[in-house]
Amino acid sequence: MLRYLPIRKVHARQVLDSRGNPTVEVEVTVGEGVVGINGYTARAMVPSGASTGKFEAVELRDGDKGNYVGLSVEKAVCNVNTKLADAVLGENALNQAYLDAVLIETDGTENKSSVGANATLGVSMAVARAAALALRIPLFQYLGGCHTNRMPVPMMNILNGGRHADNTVDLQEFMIMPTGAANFPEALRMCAETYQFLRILLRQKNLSTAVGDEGGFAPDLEDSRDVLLLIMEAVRRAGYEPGKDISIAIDAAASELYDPEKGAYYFPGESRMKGSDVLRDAREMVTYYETLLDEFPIVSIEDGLQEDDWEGWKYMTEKLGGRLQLVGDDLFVTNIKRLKCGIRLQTANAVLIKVNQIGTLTEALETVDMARRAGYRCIVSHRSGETEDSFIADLAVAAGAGQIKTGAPCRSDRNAKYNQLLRIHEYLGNLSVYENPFERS
Ligand code: 2PG
Ligand code: MG
Repeated sequence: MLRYLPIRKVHARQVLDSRGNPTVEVEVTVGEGVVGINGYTARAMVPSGASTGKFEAVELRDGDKGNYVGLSVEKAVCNVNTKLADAVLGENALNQAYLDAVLIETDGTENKSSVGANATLGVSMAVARAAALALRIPLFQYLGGCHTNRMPVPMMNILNGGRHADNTVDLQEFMIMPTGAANFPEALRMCAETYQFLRILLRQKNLSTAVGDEGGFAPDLEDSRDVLLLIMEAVRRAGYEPGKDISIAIDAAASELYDPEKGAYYFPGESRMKGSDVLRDAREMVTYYETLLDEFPIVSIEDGLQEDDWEGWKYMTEKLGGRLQLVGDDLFVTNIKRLKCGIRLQTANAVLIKVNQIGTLTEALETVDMARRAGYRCIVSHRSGETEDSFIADLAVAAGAGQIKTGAPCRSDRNAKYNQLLRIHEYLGNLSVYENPFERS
């Protein structure tokens, strides 16, 4: 039995992400004997957010305005090639938890600000992939174990707003969830068809069909209600029943809307379209969501309030938690300490899992574990800046999360994940399970 799989080589380079900004790619070679003879090399690419939570682990950028407008990641690359490589060379690639602990210790800070979470994560993911490759088992099985078979229900962001687009839509993401699909390929088809009908509908209304960072359309619309009416229409035209076949999820990304001076959430697009300032305080935000819930089949709201407002979150959870999924993204930042606090205060009932918010696979999986024990749901998520790396598709299955958020069925950085899920579904065959996460069994 293979017990010791030494890490032979670690090499990072700077590559570009889906927004054209630099990011870290890491290659790890593992194996007995001389590299290149009995070695296995795998690579991983690190994603990057735009509406980042202020409690996220640090993404190290060089800040030199003359180099990729300050966004180059040469320091992080160098940290992988020197400090992190030195720390893990010769160590056992099959011991992911130990290796991640070594990465954390080498960094030595609370938020990975020394070497960068983009450096640690690249190594963490590439090691896991190399280990799976050497063992000749799929990545999702390596990470999740031999019983792993639950496919995630996609949350597809088909209409982009907020920081992800230059339109007047204030809430960041309007997503469709094919909760009524029988299996993953059907789920994907339902979403892709709805997406195409939405395009036709937008054209007919002379609205823009240009897309935002996550591949969803980004037209100028007056408010959330207008967005949701359009999506409902697209779902129906595609031949599906809203609420039965396809439900709605929203990511408000409310931290981006919050104005600390006014102590309220400012809606810039709605204000522009209506010609007067639209501001809502925390309680008004909750009422606003209630109005939307009464009219539309919304099953999930992410970051409905800003990341510091525990009290508001508690209130929102009391009011809405029994009706739908309330997801903490900026609130929890995939961090067990923040999640623990949320569980204690009974805020939210689900957590978004983004590997680069925390910087190692082990820590992300610990968060999944804590959530599960507390009865919180998990959604594995991409970032608005992505790459062709489909790692999170395998991770979503491995974690048994039951939900994945990875953009519209458009642009290869998003479809890379959906296409990988198709492969995993095919690999699992009859064993593949696809369930509506909101249905009690
Ligand atoms: C979010 C994410 C992904 P970003 O807020 O959930 O959709 O956006 O990566 O910009 O933080
Ligand atoms: Mg979010």
